[in-house]
Parts: sequence; C-alpha cells; structure tokens
Amino acid sequence: MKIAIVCYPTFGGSGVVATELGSALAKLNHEVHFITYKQPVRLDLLNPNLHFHEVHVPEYPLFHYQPYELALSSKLVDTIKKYEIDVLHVHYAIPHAYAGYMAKKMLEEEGIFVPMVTTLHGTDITLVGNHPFYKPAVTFSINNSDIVTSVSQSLKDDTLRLFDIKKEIKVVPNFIDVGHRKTSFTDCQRELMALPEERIITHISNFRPVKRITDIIDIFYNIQKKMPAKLLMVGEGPERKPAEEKCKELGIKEKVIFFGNSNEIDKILCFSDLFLLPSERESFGLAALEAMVNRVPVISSDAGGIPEVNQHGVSGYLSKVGDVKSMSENAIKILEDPSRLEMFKENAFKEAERFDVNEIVPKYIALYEGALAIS
Ligand code: GMT
Repeated sequence: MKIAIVCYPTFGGSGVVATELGSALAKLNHEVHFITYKQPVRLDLLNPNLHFHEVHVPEYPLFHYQPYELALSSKLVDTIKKYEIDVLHVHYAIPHAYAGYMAKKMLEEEGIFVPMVTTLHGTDITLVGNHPFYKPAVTFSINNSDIVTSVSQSLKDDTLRLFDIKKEIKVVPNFIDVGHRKTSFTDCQRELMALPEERIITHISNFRPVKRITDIIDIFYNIQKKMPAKLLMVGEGPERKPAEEKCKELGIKEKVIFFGNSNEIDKILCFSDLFLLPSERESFGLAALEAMVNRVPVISSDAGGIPEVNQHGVSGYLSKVGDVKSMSENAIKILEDPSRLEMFKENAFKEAERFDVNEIVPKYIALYEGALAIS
C-alpha cells in the first residue's frame, strides 16, 4: 500500500507514534510518505520505503497569520496525485483532519478518491479541540473522516462526551517496539549520572502545565529525604523555568538535572529506577509505556488513559491527580526495597509487551484495507 502520513514533527507523543507507525509500515514493505512542515524528530529516512515531503508556507506580509492548513491541503493534493497514494492517515485532529478533508474534496473533483483515517491523540480533543473556536471544525472533520481511531478507550469516551460524533471510533492503542529493546545493546553508563547508592528518578514530557511539573519536584523532594536520589528531567516547555526555580528554593538543585529535549530516551531510561507521570490529563501516556519497556516502573496519576497502560500494584502505582503524598509514599515503597524494585521492573516490562508493535500495527493495516474496500 502507499500511505501518506500527516503529523506534528516535534517532540510529543502524537508525532512519535506517527513516526514509529510509518517506520513499521515501511519495514513491512509499504510505501510511506510523511507530509509535514519539518522532518519528524524520530524519523530515520534510511529505509527506501520512507519519504518526507516538507510543507512550505510562503511568508506574505498581508497575512497576519500564515495559512498552514491551505499549504498543507495543497501539498497533500500534489503528493497524493504524484505518488498515487492509496490511504491518507492524519494524526491529531487540528488542523490535520480539517486540511485532509479539504484535500480529499479537491481530489474528488478530479475523480480521485482517497480514504482518510484520522487518529485522535488527546489534547486535540480534551484541551484545544474542545475550545468553542475550534469545536465545530473538529466535530466536522471527525464526522467526515472515513475511519476514526483513538489511542485509548478513555479518549474515545471523552470524544463521545465532548463532541456530537456520528462516526464509530475504533480504539487502537499506542505501541512500542519491544523486540528492539530486547536485542539492542545499550551501554547504560549509569555511573555518569549518579553514585551507585543513588536511585535515579526520571520524567520526560513537553513540560506543559497539564504535566503538573511542580508535583514531580514535590514527589522527588519527599523521596530524597528518605534515600540518596537524583531526578532527571527530560524535555522542554513552559514549566521548565518555574521547576528550576523551585528546585533552587527547596535546596535540591544539585540533585536535579534538566536535560532539555533528547533523542536518547532509551539510554536515559536504561539507567532509571522510577518514572514519574502525575499528569492532569493524559489520553494514553506514551512516555510511561516507553519507561515500562525499558523496565522502569511508573508512579502516575490515574488521569485519562493512564490506567489502561500502568497497572496499579503491578507495573507501578496510580493515585488521584494532585495527591503528591500518595505518589511519594508509593515511590518510596518501590525504591526502598531492592527485591520489590526488581519485581516492579520485570512487571513493567511484561505489561509493556501488551503494546508490542507486532500486535498493534496490523490493526492499522486492517483499517487501511477496510477503508480501501469501501472506496
Ligand atoms: O502529552 C502531550 O502534551 C503531547 C501530546 C501530543 O499531541 O503529542 O500527547 C498526546 O498524544 C500522545 C500519543 O498518543 C499520548 O500518549 C499523550 O497521552 C497525549 N497527551 C495528552 O493527552 C495530554
């Protein structure tokens, strides 16, 4: 099949999932074309089945806002025609499903029908998309997609609750390449990060308010009072500065390392003992799954789809959003007992296996085939 994928190319779960999906499809000999404004951060173009087409938005002084959707839909029309694309898969409703729909309609004028699969990722539904400014366009784009998927049951429920949806939503969870983690050699170099007796606690995100970054600092503050520990903070975003300030105020600056964005997630997780994800909202929690596949137990909130990934008392623990006390106690409980920590590490990996790429990618392929059959 020839598949066009539209996604956000930056650090962030939806772009990562779209990139991993495209790469997995290319390995299965499908021809995959990424169409976005920058090469996706995790896209390795070494496979001849993978292609990237950049969307340029010419700067024009008359426009206060440059029209990205227009440029994207035109680029989609051109690419779909040029490469005879069979299926269009857009990740994140805003503005991708909207631009995809426009492209579809333009192509129909020329007698070309391309089915569009829309995958909902979370904030396109629970935060941005639900804003009255966007809601009619998001509702329309979802209802006019040929196939709609969501990355968790929780996100499906939220979408049906918040929007007037007439389309069936199929749940296709996010996934991870478990085999790659089993076989690839990683030199952890733990000693560069911490002393042997120190526990390493990690958080990875885009540091948006929804991630509750200050809760992470508070939880770590409680942990380091009980045992030697380091906190690794990976990512960039608006909450980074306030978090750095808070570490200074609490006198734990020396124990917290802010890395910024990184492409070395597996290496960082390889020497981590615990992952913190106290988010206020989280449709799935891909970062938690990435931790789990690297044998890192997860202390998280019970927001959104996280309970579908992190199993309470098995791969980690879940607490109510904002319950720093319970999250701290659970973290200490896992970290203070080496045999319990070992058990949670093994469990985390076993739970991650439920989301193996080989289980999930065939579900997308079946949906593409279904979409093609109705076209
Ligand atoms: O979490 C973010 O802020 C990034 C966001 C995105 O759009 O990339 O992540 C969303 O999609 C991910 C991939 O499906 C999910 O794992 C995240 O849980 C989801 N984030 C939220 O719902 C807040």
